[in-house]
Amino acid sequence: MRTQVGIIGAGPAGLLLSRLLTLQGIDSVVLENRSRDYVQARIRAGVLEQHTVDTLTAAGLGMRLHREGLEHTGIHLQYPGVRHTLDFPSLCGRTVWVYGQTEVVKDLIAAQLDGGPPLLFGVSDVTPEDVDTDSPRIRFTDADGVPRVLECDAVAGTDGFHGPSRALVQAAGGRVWERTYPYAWLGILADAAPATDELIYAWHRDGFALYSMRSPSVSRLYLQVDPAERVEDWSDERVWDALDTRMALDGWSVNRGPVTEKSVLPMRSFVSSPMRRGRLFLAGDAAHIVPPTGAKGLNLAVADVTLLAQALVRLLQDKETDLADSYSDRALARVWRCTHFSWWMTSMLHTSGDDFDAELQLSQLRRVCSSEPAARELAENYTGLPLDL
Ligand code: FAS
Ligand code: PHB
Repeated sequence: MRTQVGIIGAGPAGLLLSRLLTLQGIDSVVLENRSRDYVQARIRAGVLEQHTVDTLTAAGLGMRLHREGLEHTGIHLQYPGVRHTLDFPSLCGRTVWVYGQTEVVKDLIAAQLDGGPPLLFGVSDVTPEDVDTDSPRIRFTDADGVPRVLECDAVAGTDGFHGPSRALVQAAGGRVWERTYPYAWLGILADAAPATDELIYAWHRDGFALYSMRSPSVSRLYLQVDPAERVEDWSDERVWDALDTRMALDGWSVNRGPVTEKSVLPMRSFVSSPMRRGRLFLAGDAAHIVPPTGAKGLNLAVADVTLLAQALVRLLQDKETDLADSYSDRALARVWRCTHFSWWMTSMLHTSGDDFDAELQLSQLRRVCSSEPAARELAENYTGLPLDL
C-alpha cells in the first residue's frame, strides 16, 4: 500500500487531519485499532471553541453541528452563595459551542467513509518505521489478520495518549513534563433537561462540580472525587445529592433523570516535546494531555492538525520544509498556553481540604467575578486564542 500521509489513530485529530489534507489534494490513509462503534461511542469532550467550529464548517463538516449544536455565550462561576455569569461576547467578542465529541467523530467518520480516503478499523501491530528518512512506512496487521506495509512520505502520530508514536519521538531525544492531580472527575450522562442555560463551574468545600450538557434533554455533569474512588461506590442518588450540595443556590436545584453513563476520569497535565521526529509528526493527545477543566483537549487537537495540515501541504506539494520545521514550536506555544490555562482553572476550582488553599481559591474567584480584566483573561483563554500565539 502507498499514500502520501499515513495517519495513526481515528480520533478527532487523525480524522480531521485526513479531511484537511484531502481538501488540499494530499492523499492519506487512516489506521485505527478499535472498531467504528467503539470510536464513535467514546464519551469525551463537549465544548468547541469558535475556531474549531469554523474549521469543521470550512471543511464541510458543519451541517449537523449548526443544526444540533448549542451556541453558548458564557459560563457561570459559582462559590457558596454566589453564581456569577461571565458574558463572553461583551468580554472578548467570542462564544463557544456545546456539541459532543462523539458527534464530531461521527460526522468525521461519515465524511471519510463517503468517498474520503481509506479508513481502516480493527488494525493491530501498528509500527512506524524509517521515520528519519524521506520514505517512512507503517507496518500493521489488517482486520483480517493479514500483515501489511503502508509506504508513505510522512506519518502523523494522532494515536492518543496510549499510542505508539510518542515513544518513537522520545527515543530520539526529547522530554516530557507531567503533573498528576490528587483528584479525578466522576462524570455522568443523564436523560434530564439541563437546569441551567450556561455551564456552571462550582467551587465547594466538598469539592468541585460542573454542570454541562449535550442537548436540551441530555445533561453531562461531573464531581471532583478522590482518584481511588470506584464508580460502584457512587449510587445515582449519592451523585445527585452531591451535585445539589455543591451547586446549591436558593430556589434552584439540579434537574435529575435516568443516568445512562457513569465513569471516573483521571486528571493530569502532560506535554511531550518535540512534536516531531523526521517525517513523523505528533498531534493531539499523542503529544499532550490537559485536565478537562478548561475544555481544551479536543480544541487543542484541532489546532494542532490545522497547523500540521498546512505544514504537510507545504512539504509535499511545494517541497518546502519551512512550516514542517516550525510546526513543533508553533504547536507547543499553544500547547503550553492551554496547559497553563487548564492548570489555572483546575487549581482555582478543585479543593484540597486545606483551609489556606481554600482562601486563596475564593480570593481568586472573587477577583474574576469582580474585575473585568480578570474575567476577560478567563474568557479569552476559554473561548480560544488565535492559532498562532
Ligand atoms: P484520541 O485519544 O481521541 O484518539 C486517538 C485514536 O488513536 C483513538 O481512536 C485510539 O483508538 C487510536 N489508537 C491508539 N493506539 C493506536 C494504535 N496502536 N494503532 C491504531 N490506532 C490507535 N477534552 C475536553 O475538552 N473535555 C472533556 O470533557 C474531555 N473529557 C475526556 C474524557 C476522557 C476519558 C478522555 C480520555 C479524554 C477527555 N478529553 C476531554 C480529552 C479528549 O477530548 C482528547 O483531547 C481528544 O480525544 C484528543 O483527540 P485525539 O488526539 O484524536 O486523541
Ligand atoms: C463536557 O461537557 O463534557 C465538558 C464541558 C466543559 C469542560 C469539561 C467537560 O470544562
